[in-house]
Amino acid sequence: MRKIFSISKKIASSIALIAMLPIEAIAASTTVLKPNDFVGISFWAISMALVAATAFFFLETQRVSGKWKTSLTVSGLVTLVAATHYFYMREVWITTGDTPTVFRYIDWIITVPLLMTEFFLILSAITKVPTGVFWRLLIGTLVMLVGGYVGEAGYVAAWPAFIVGMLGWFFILYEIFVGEASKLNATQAPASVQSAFKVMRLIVVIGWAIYPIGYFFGYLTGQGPAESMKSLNIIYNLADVLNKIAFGVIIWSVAVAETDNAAALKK
Ligand SMILES: *C/C=C(C)/C=C/C=C(C)/C=C/C1=C(C)CCCC1(C)C
Repeated sequence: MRKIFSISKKIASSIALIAMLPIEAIAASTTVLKPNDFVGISFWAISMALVAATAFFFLETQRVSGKWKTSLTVSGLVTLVAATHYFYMREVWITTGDTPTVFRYIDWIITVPLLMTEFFLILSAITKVPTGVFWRLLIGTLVMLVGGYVGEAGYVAAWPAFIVGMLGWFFILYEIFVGEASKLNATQAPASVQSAFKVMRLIVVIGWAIYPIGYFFGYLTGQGPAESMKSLNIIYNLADVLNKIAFGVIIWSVAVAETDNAAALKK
Protein backbone atom coordinates (compact mmCIF):
# COMPACT_ATOMS: atom_id res chain seq x y z
CA MET A 1 0.00 0.00 0.00
CA ARG A 2 2.82 2.31 0.98
CA LYS A 3 4.67 1.37 -2.19
CA ILE A 4 1.73 2.13 -4.43
CA PHE A 5 1.32 5.40 -2.64
CA SER A 6 4.92 6.35 -3.23
CA ILE A 7 4.76 5.32 -6.91
CA SER A 8 1.65 7.38 -7.46
CA LYS A 9 3.42 10.26 -5.75
CA LYS A 10 6.30 9.91 -8.18
CA ILE A 11 3.93 9.85 -11.15
CA ALA A 12 2.10 12.86 -9.82
CA SER A 13 5.29 14.82 -9.38
CA SER A 14 6.50 13.87 -12.87
CA ILE A 15 3.22 15.03 -14.34
CA ALA A 16 3.51 18.24 -12.40
CA LEU A 17 7.04 18.66 -13.71
CA ILE A 18 6.02 18.07 -17.32
CA ALA A 19 3.13 20.46 -16.89
CA MET A 20 5.51 23.10 -15.63
CA LEU A 21 7.97 22.76 -18.50
CA PRO A 22 6.27 25.05 -20.99
CA ILE A 23 5.72 27.65 -18.25
CA GLU A 24 9.43 27.52 -17.50
CA ALA A 25 10.23 27.88 -21.17
CA ILE A 26 7.94 30.89 -21.54
CA ALA A 27 9.34 32.49 -18.41
CA ALA A 28 12.89 31.91 -19.63
CA SER A 29 12.19 33.43 -23.01
CA THR A 30 10.81 36.63 -21.49
CA THR A 31 13.28 37.17 -18.65
CA VAL A 32 16.42 37.19 -20.75
CA LEU A 33 17.95 40.49 -21.70
CA LYS A 34 17.65 41.00 -25.47
CA PRO A 35 20.63 42.47 -27.34
CA ASN A 36 18.45 45.27 -28.77
CA ASP A 37 16.71 46.10 -25.49
CA PHE A 38 18.49 49.37 -24.71
CA VAL A 39 16.34 50.19 -21.72
CA GLY A 40 17.13 46.78 -20.19
CA ILE A 41 20.81 47.11 -21.05
CA SER A 42 20.99 50.56 -19.50
CA PHE A 43 19.39 49.22 -16.30
CA TRP A 44 21.93 46.41 -16.20
CA ALA A 45 25.03 48.47 -17.03
CA ILE A 46 24.11 51.14 -14.50
CA SER A 47 23.36 48.52 -11.82
CA MET A 48 26.97 47.40 -12.14
CA ALA A 49 28.33 50.95 -12.14
CA LEU A 50 26.33 51.60 -8.95
CA VAL A 51 27.67 48.45 -7.28
CA ALA A 52 31.25 49.38 -8.22
CA ALA A 53 30.74 52.94 -6.97
CA THR A 54 29.37 51.59 -3.66
CA ALA A 55 32.45 49.40 -3.13
CA PHE A 56 34.68 52.33 -4.02
CA PHE A 57 33.05 54.83 -1.64
CA PHE A 58 32.99 52.39 1.26
CA LEU A 59 36.62 51.33 0.76
CA GLU A 60 37.81 54.90 0.42
CA THR A 61 36.40 55.79 3.86
CA GLN A 62 39.65 54.13 5.07
CA ARG A 63 41.70 56.72 3.30
CA VAL A 64 40.11 59.98 4.45
CA SER A 65 40.21 61.65 7.85
CA GLY A 66 37.46 61.14 10.46
CA LYS A 67 34.99 63.92 9.69
CA TRP A 68 34.97 63.10 5.97
CA LYS A 69 34.18 59.42 6.47
CA THR A 70 30.47 60.11 7.01
CA SER A 71 30.17 61.95 3.69
CA LEU A 72 31.70 59.00 1.83
CA THR A 73 29.54 56.50 3.71
CA VAL A 74 26.42 58.44 2.71
CA SER A 75 27.57 58.48 -0.95
CA GLY A 76 27.97 54.70 -0.74
CA LEU A 77 24.50 54.30 0.77
CA VAL A 78 22.97 56.30 -2.08
CA THR A 79 24.56 54.08 -4.72
CA LEU A 80 23.74 50.93 -2.74
CA VAL A 81 20.04 51.77 -2.48
CA ALA A 82 19.96 52.76 -6.15
CA ALA A 83 21.77 49.58 -7.28
CA THR A 84 19.21 47.45 -5.46
CA HIS A 85 16.40 49.35 -7.15
CA TYR A 86 18.02 49.03 -10.55
CA PHE A 87 18.27 45.23 -10.24
CA TYR A 88 14.59 45.13 -9.43
CA MET A 89 13.50 47.63 -12.10
CA ARG A 90 15.43 45.71 -14.75
CA GLU A 91 13.65 42.53 -13.68
CA VAL A 92 10.24 44.21 -13.87
CA TRP A 93 11.09 45.78 -17.23
CA ILE A 94 12.13 42.56 -18.95
CA THR A 95 9.26 40.49 -17.54
CA THR A 96 6.43 43.00 -18.00
CA GLY A 97 7.76 45.57 -20.50
CA ASP A 98 6.73 48.23 -18.04
CA THR A 99 8.57 50.38 -15.50
CA PRO A 100 6.09 51.70 -12.96
CA THR A 101 7.19 55.14 -11.74
CA VAL A 102 6.45 54.09 -8.19
CA PHE A 103 9.82 52.28 -8.05
CA ARG A 104 11.63 55.47 -8.96
CA TYR A 105 9.85 57.28 -6.17
CA ILE A 106 10.74 54.61 -3.60
CA ASP A 107 14.36 55.06 -4.64
CA TRP A 108 14.13 58.87 -4.57
CA ILE A 109 12.44 59.11 -1.18
CA ILE A 110 15.53 57.41 0.29
CA THR A 111 18.36 58.65 -1.94
CA VAL A 112 17.40 62.31 -2.50
CA PRO A 113 17.29 63.24 1.21
CA LEU A 114 20.65 61.47 1.59
CA LEU A 115 22.08 63.49 -1.31
CA MET A 116 20.75 66.68 0.29
CA THR A 117 22.37 65.75 3.59
CA GLU A 118 25.72 65.82 1.81
CA PHE A 119 25.58 69.63 1.62
CA PHE A 120 25.10 69.72 5.37
CA LEU A 121 27.84 67.12 5.96
CA ILE A 122 30.58 68.70 3.86
CA LEU A 123 29.97 72.05 5.57
CA SER A 124 29.89 70.33 8.97
CA ALA A 125 33.30 68.82 8.24
CA ILE A 126 34.80 72.31 8.23
CA THR A 127 32.60 74.48 10.46
CA LYS A 128 29.64 74.50 12.83
CA VAL A 129 26.40 74.39 10.82
CA PRO A 130 23.00 75.28 12.35
CA THR A 131 20.57 72.34 12.15
CA GLY A 132 18.07 74.65 10.38
CA VAL A 133 20.11 74.12 7.21
CA PHE A 134 19.57 70.37 7.47
CA TRP A 135 15.84 70.69 8.12
CA ARG A 136 15.22 73.16 5.30
CA LEU A 137 17.00 70.91 2.80
CA LEU A 138 15.03 67.91 4.04
CA ILE A 139 11.65 69.67 3.96
CA GLY A 140 12.31 71.04 0.46
CA THR A 141 13.13 67.51 -0.71
CA LEU A 142 9.98 66.00 0.78
CA VAL A 143 7.69 68.68 -0.66
CA MET A 144 9.30 68.17 -4.09
CA LEU A 145 8.93 64.38 -4.06
CA VAL A 146 5.51 64.12 -2.44
CA GLY A 147 4.21 66.76 -4.88
CA GLY A 148 5.57 64.78 -7.84
CA TYR A 149 4.28 61.48 -6.52
CA VAL A 150 0.69 62.50 -5.84
CA GLY A 151 0.63 63.97 -9.36
CA GLU A 152 2.05 60.88 -11.08
CA ALA A 153 -0.09 58.49 -9.06
CA GLY A 154 -3.20 60.50 -9.96
CA TYR A 155 -4.25 61.53 -6.43
CA VAL A 156 -4.00 65.18 -7.38
CA ALA A 157 -4.34 66.82 -10.82
CA ALA A 158 -1.01 66.74 -12.70
CA TRP A 159 -0.46 70.51 -12.93
CA PRO A 160 -1.05 71.62 -9.30
CA ALA A 161 1.03 68.67 -8.04
CA PHE A 162 3.82 69.64 -10.44
CA ILE A 163 3.78 73.25 -9.20
CA VAL A 164 4.03 72.14 -5.56
CA GLY A 165 6.95 69.85 -6.48
CA MET A 166 8.68 72.70 -8.32
CA LEU A 167 8.28 74.96 -5.29
CA GLY A 168 10.02 72.35 -3.13
CA TRP A 169 12.91 72.23 -5.60
CA PHE A 170 13.17 76.05 -5.74
CA PHE A 171 13.23 76.13 -1.94
CA ILE A 172 16.28 73.82 -2.02
CA LEU A 173 17.93 75.93 -4.73
CA TYR A 174 17.36 79.07 -2.66
CA GLU A 175 19.07 77.49 0.35
CA ILE A 176 22.18 76.41 -1.57
CA PHE A 177 22.50 79.48 -3.84
CA VAL A 178 21.52 82.38 -1.58
CA GLY A 179 20.42 81.01 1.79
CA GLU A 180 22.40 80.11 4.90
CA ALA A 181 24.15 77.06 3.40
CA SER A 182 25.47 79.18 0.56
CA LYS A 183 26.65 81.92 2.93
CA LEU A 184 28.45 79.45 5.19
CA ASN A 185 30.19 78.02 2.17
CA ALA A 186 31.29 81.43 0.92
CA THR A 187 32.56 82.67 4.28
CA GLN A 188 33.86 79.61 6.17
CA ALA A 189 34.92 76.97 3.68
CA PRO A 190 38.43 76.42 2.29
CA ALA A 191 38.88 76.68 -1.50
CA SER A 192 38.53 72.93 -2.17
CA VAL A 193 35.20 72.72 -0.31
CA GLN A 194 33.91 75.88 -1.96
CA SER A 195 34.57 74.56 -5.44
CA ALA A 196 33.05 71.15 -4.65
CA PHE A 197 29.98 72.86 -3.17
CA LYS A 198 29.59 74.91 -6.35
CA VAL A 199 29.79 71.87 -8.64
CA MET A 200 27.36 69.95 -6.42
CA ARG A 201 24.77 72.72 -6.55
CA LEU A 202 25.14 72.97 -10.32
CA ILE A 203 24.28 69.28 -10.46
CA VAL A 204 21.18 70.04 -8.36
CA VAL A 205 20.14 72.55 -11.04
CA ILE A 206 21.13 70.85 -14.29
CA GLY A 207 21.20 67.16 -13.43
CA TRP A 208 18.02 67.35 -11.36
CA ALA A 209 16.15 69.36 -14.02
CA ILE A 210 15.98 66.17 -16.08
CA TYR A 211 13.31 64.68 -13.77
CA PRO A 212 10.75 67.53 -13.87
CA ILE A 213 11.34 67.75 -17.64
CA GLY A 214 10.48 64.05 -17.79
CA TYR A 215 7.35 64.67 -15.71
CA PHE A 216 6.41 67.53 -18.04
CA PHE A 217 6.67 65.44 -21.20
CA GLY A 218 5.12 62.42 -19.54
CA TYR A 219 2.07 64.09 -17.99
CA LEU A 220 1.58 67.66 -19.11
CA THR A 221 1.80 67.59 -22.90
CA GLY A 222 -1.36 65.59 -23.44
CA GLN A 223 0.28 62.37 -24.64
CA GLY A 224 0.32 59.38 -22.31
CA PRO A 225 3.48 58.56 -20.36
CA ALA A 226 3.53 55.16 -22.09
CA GLU A 227 4.65 56.62 -25.41
CA SER A 228 7.63 58.45 -24.03
CA MET A 229 8.47 55.70 -21.53
CA LYS A 230 11.38 54.10 -23.35
CA SER A 231 13.35 57.26 -23.98
CA LEU A 232 12.37 58.59 -20.56
CA ASN A 233 13.81 55.53 -18.85
CA ILE A 234 17.13 55.80 -20.65
CA ILE A 235 17.28 59.52 -19.82
CA TYR A 236 16.46 58.91 -16.13
CA ASN A 237 19.08 56.15 -16.00
CA LEU A 238 21.81 58.37 -17.40
CA ALA A 239 20.72 61.21 -15.11
CA ASP A 240 21.25 58.92 -12.12
CA VAL A 241 24.86 58.31 -13.16
CA LEU A 242 25.49 62.05 -12.93
CA ASN A 243 23.35 62.72 -9.88
CA LYS A 244 24.41 59.75 -7.79
CA ILE A 245 27.83 58.50 -8.95
CA ALA A 246 29.45 61.74 -10.20
CA PHE A 247 28.01 63.64 -7.23
CA GLY A 248 29.68 61.10 -4.91
CA VAL A 249 32.97 61.31 -6.80
CA ILE A 250 33.07 65.10 -6.31
CA ILE A 251 32.61 64.59 -2.56
CA TRP A 252 35.30 61.90 -2.61
CA SER A 253 37.77 64.24 -4.33
CA VAL A 254 37.26 67.06 -1.82
CA ALA A 255 37.48 64.58 1.08
CA VAL A 256 40.84 63.31 -0.21
CA ALA A 257 42.13 66.84 -0.91
CA GLU A 258 41.18 68.07 2.57
CA THR A 259 42.64 64.98 4.26
CA ASP A 260 45.94 65.50 2.43
CA ASN A 261 45.93 69.23 3.27
CA ALA A 262 45.45 68.52 6.95
CA ALA A 263 48.27 65.95 6.87
CA ALA A 264 50.62 68.42 5.14
CA LEU A 265 49.85 71.07 7.76
CA LYS A 266 50.77 68.70 10.58
CA LYS A 267 54.23 68.06 9.11
C1 LIG B 1 19.00 59.94 -7.55
C2 LIG B 1 17.75 60.53 -7.84
C3 LIG B 1 17.52 61.88 -7.91
C4 LIG B 1 18.60 62.89 -7.73
C5 LIG B 1 16.16 62.28 -8.17
C6 LIG B 1 15.75 63.56 -8.22
C7 LIG B 1 14.40 63.87 -8.49
C8 LIG B 1 13.91 65.14 -8.72
C9 LIG B 1 14.81 66.33 -8.68
C10 LIG B 1 12.50 65.32 -9.00
C11 LIG B 1 11.91 66.50 -9.23
C12 LIG B 1 10.49 66.80 -9.51
C13 LIG B 1 10.11 68.15 -9.52
C14 LIG B 1 11.12 69.25 -9.34
C15 LIG B 1 8.70 68.60 -9.71
C16 LIG B 1 7.70 67.50 -9.50
C17 LIG B 1 8.09 66.27 -10.19
C18 LIG B 1 9.45 65.71 -9.75
C19 LIG B 1 9.24 64.91 -8.46
C20 LIG B 1 9.89 64.77 -10.86
